[in-house]
Amino acid sequence: MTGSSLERPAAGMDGEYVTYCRICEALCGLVATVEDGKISKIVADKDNPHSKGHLCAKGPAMKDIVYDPDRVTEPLKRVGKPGEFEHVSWQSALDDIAARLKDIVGRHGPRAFATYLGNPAAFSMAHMFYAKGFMDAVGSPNLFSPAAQDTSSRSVASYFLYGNPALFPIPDLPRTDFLLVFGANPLVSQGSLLSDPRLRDHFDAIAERGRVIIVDPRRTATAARYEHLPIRPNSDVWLLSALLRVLLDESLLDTKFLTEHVDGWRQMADALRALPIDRCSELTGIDRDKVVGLARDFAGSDHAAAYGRVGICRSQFATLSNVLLDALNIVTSNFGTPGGSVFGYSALDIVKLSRAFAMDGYANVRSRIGGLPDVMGHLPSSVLADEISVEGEGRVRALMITAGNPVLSSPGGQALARAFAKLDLFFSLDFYVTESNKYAHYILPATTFLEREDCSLAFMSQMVRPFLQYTAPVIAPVGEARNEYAVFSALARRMGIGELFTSKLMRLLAKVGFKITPRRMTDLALRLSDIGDKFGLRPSGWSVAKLERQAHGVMIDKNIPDWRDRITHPDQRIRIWNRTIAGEFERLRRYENSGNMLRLFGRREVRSINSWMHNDPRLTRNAKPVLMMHPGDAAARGLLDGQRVYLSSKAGSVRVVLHVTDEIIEGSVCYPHGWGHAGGWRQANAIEAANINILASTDPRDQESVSGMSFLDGIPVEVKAKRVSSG
Ligand SMILES: Nc1nc2c(c(=O)[nH]1)N[C@H]1C(S)=C(S)[C@@H](COP(=O)(O)OP(=O)(O)OC[C@H]3O[C@@H](n4cnc5c(=O)[nH]c(N)nc54)[C@H](O)[C@@H]3O)O[C@H]1N2
Ligand SMILES: Nc1nc2c(c(=O)[nH]1)N[C@H]1C(S)=C(S)[C@@H](COP(=O)(O)OP(=O)(O)OC[C@H]3O[C@@H](n4cnc5c(=O)[nH]c(N)nc54)[C@H](O)[C@@H]3O)O[C@H]1N2
Ligand code: SF4
Ligand SMILES: [Mo]
Repeated sequence: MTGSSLERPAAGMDGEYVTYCRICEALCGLVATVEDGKISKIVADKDNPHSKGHLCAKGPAMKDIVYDPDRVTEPLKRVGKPGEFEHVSWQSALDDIAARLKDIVGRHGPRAFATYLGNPAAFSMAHMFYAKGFMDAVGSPNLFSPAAQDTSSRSVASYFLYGNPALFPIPDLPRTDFLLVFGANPLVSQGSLLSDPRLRDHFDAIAERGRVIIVDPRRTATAARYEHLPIRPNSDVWLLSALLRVLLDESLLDTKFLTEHVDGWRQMADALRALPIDRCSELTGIDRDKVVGLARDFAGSDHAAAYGRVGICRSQFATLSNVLLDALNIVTSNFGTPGGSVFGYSALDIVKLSRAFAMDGYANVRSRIGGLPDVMGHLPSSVLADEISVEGEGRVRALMITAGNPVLSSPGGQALARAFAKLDLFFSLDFYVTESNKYAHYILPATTFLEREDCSLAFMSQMVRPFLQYTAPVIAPVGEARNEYAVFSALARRMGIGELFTSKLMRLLAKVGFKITPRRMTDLALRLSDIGDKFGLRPSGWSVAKLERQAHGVMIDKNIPDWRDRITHPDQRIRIWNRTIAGEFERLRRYENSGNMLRLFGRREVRSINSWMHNDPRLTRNAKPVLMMHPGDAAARGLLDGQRVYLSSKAGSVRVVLHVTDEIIEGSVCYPHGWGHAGGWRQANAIEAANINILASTDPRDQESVSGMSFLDGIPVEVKAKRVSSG
């Protein structure tokens, strides 16, 4: 057992390394064994006080990714058709990229350069902040990401209510006894904007002392273990409104809290009263009695918390759904109180940090195409294809993709693939040739998390139980792989655009010659924090060096902070109403259901992570992405289990294998995203599956206009045995 850094071998030396997984937000503790300079085994770290031995199949499988024969471990330059690359030196790749990027920006302005920053970047502070820094140093606002497929609607709701888009309330799981979950499957996803590797233990304990109710169109693993309330996709906004309406009609509100702390409840109440709420049952498929009962039970519980995640974040009323979700907690005195929905403790001041990196805003810039707003500096990727292909001032001519695969994860990926051909410069940081970067001029080999250092600091505010861990790399980079921050810095140096720091303090330090490595950045943030050692002024506090000596990580004993301190509206009041929310209520009031079409929604599976790790036979041996359909819907169409069928929306059509099951609600179909491979990953390419995002619309008018959110769950579709010819 490796107890401290003193016993810890240097990266790549034989021995056992205590580290942690950075694939999903659980951040499970791992122990990796290195033999003959290679990782031979990864197991759970039983001594990690946070995960206590918890693990899923993906953590240990990361070793297969590190040594995957299809992994990109040297810089590649495209020499022929998409996917045809040859090895070049780092020097020549960086020289050429920097010269061409500088030239493009010089001739066409900074907007001509766009970045797509994918999901795995969120697990490395160095990656995320240096990428943002690189964009800022170039001066381009064209930062794209999957935020509009994931978090943007949640962020805008927070911006409206609390003043900052980086503030996400979490359910206080250890103390709640009534947990109402909308559109999340934490037993499989391991939690999102909610970090705790032992979520199942928390949920089990809540179910033991009270209730856990899962609102979901599918009887997921989570729904099956607790109480399941099936709902039609894209209709939660009606259920949430109806729940609030019951509370209003039956005076089950905490009027004292509302008067003291909330602005705009009266207007929201009027809007709720004006909704044709009797449509709720028709649209959600949930009986009125059930809604009334649920509202009364939620209000009647002393410690209730409502939590929602991606299943309510990509509907046609995604921002309003998130506002109403929080409203449910707020009006029933379950906001900011133990056992309710709270802001978690964080050593990093999330509000200050988002400000320092100019990521605290909303709608500061708009996409050239469609005029969609940025959220925390991120623009919706649904318009990226047109940003590249539509001529005009500010057209994107150079693109960097780092840790992302938008051809599979964004709406209309096939349009993106076509648009890439128009780019003057396209380079990507990844460890695979993907469906996206196979069109790039250069692919630069990135390190996996086992080849880099990291700290869990940035996840703290979402943690149910505050925890900190720092890890050094387990092995030295394989082949010529390099850490992303080093690549951004090297490009910036060659382009002569200076240091990549948005924060004033860091700029100042850089100016006086202080070399800001990721470790120093983390150390600075930690030592200056309220649990930091303040550079010796508070000897009992933390520094990175001290944290590193606690190899398994440490629980941080902190209570839930006062929620009022987090609110950034000048009067520290919650603003539950504004003109945009009013507009959304009006849009909802006039909502027309689009006929009797089936509604497509997504799912995640334990042995898969978004569009990657599909090249690992260990994980995908039995992978069969299938289209789930209810027996009633199959019978009505004369379709059979196992049959190949055509699934079509107004945006496109794919061929998939049908699976008839009563696991999903009637009137809907379900298929996972991130499949349909055609990259440099041979095992993944061989799996029969489709890219579901071909069915999602890229028309700016089909994105939720408030947050730019893609409409991904509840897409109207039809399923036929034969291909329908268009026209
Ligand atoms: N194994 C695994 N874990 C992952 C990931 C992965 O790909 N694989 N991805 C990671 C990422 S990037 C994220 S963002 C998180 C997401 O974390 P979660 O949000 O917990 O993940 P999902 O499993 O997508 O859960 C969404 C649920 O919403 C349901 N749903 C769909 N439409 C609707 C609707 O209209 N209303 C309601 N009420 N429910 C609906 C779906 O059936 C699904 O069960 O997971 C992370 N963890
Ligand atoms: N229909 C539908 N679409 C969805 C979703 C859905 O539920 N339904 N979910 C959405 C969500 S929540 C998300 S987060 C997105 C994810 O979408 P993206 O972020 O675009 O894509 P990923 O599938 O996470 O692909 C990550 C890529 O980064 C590479 N990679 C992994 N680790 C690293 C690293 O450390 N460094 C570098 N440089 N590269 C790395 C992998 O090889 C892979 O190519 O998909 C979104 N799209
Ligand atoms: S749940 Fe699995 S993927 Fe997520 S951090 Fe833990 S081991 Fe890694
Ligand atoms: Mo995500």
